[in-house]
Amino acid sequence: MKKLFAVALALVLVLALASMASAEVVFQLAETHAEGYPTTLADQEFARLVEERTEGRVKIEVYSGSVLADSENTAIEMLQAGTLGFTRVSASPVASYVPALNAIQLPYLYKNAEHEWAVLDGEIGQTMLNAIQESGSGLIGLCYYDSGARSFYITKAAYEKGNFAEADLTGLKIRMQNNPMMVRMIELLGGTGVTGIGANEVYSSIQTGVVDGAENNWPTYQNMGDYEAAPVYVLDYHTRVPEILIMSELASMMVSPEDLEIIKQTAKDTEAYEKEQWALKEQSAEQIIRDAGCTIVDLTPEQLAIYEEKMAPLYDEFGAGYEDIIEQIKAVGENF
Ligand code: GTR
Repeated sequence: MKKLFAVALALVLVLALASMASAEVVFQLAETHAEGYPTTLADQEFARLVEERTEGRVKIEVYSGSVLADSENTAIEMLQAGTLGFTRVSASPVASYVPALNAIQLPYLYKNAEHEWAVLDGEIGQTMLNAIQESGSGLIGLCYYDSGARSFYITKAAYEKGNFAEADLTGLKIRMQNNPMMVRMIELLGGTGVTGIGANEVYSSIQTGVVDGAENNWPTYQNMGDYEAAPVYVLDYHTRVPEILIMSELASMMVSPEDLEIIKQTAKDTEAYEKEQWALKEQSAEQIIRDAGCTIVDLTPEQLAIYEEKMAPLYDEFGAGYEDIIEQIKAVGENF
């Protein structure tokens, strides 16, 4: 009788565990960009593959166009509170919570996209992803997505007011991402950095004169329609800031260690897909902007050197403590 009871109990336990392991968990993923944008497409691919590879145990619903969180900071804080499972954001606002991330987005750090990706796909990139969780931020860094290079865009009046050939933005108010390093960058050029404006609000902020311009890559400049409000694009390519897909550490406790591994691996597997989409979008966005008759200002190597020199103090101010990583990144650049 006793034996029978033990067997029955064991069976109940096994069934309970099995049902726990196969229980379905549904997460939400907050995305800033609209449907069809490269990062949104990659989020959707990530969600599709996670569901497939976990055999339906983990479902991720992607919400584009900032509907879940009006700013990337809000999305990050929702992850920390455990009220949101995932978000795809720029590494720039994440650096407010994990300062080490500034070391991979300093101005003029990479020679080109190949150099950037050799770093991100290599040991340094993984070390920085690990640093996100190790910092106690409550966030898990899953993978990077391409976001090209950022340059300034301003109204015609602002272009006349500043002296962009000499990296002089005196008197100009420029919308920056929520990251103290980016605000300081503008100060070093003589201007004022304005934060607290979500990517989706930049267009109206320029139109109403709250700011004279902003800075971003070709795809965001085009997709948000900002090129219509600020039709002068000065190609100084000051930073290459990767996108990051992050998960809430609290949410990660709702899945089995095996499924968490699947999530991590799947995120990495979608990097290549995003990069393909990125390359296509970068080209089409540039074409649309040029066709619209915007003024595209190319800078000479000498002029670019002025930007680099003026922004150089950021290495001491925000790179302090990460000298080794910065040196390693530069060393990787010797191959490019
Ligand atoms: C874009 C990035 C967005 C957002 C935006 C911004 O390049 O893809 O996630 O960070 O910049 O400037 O707010």
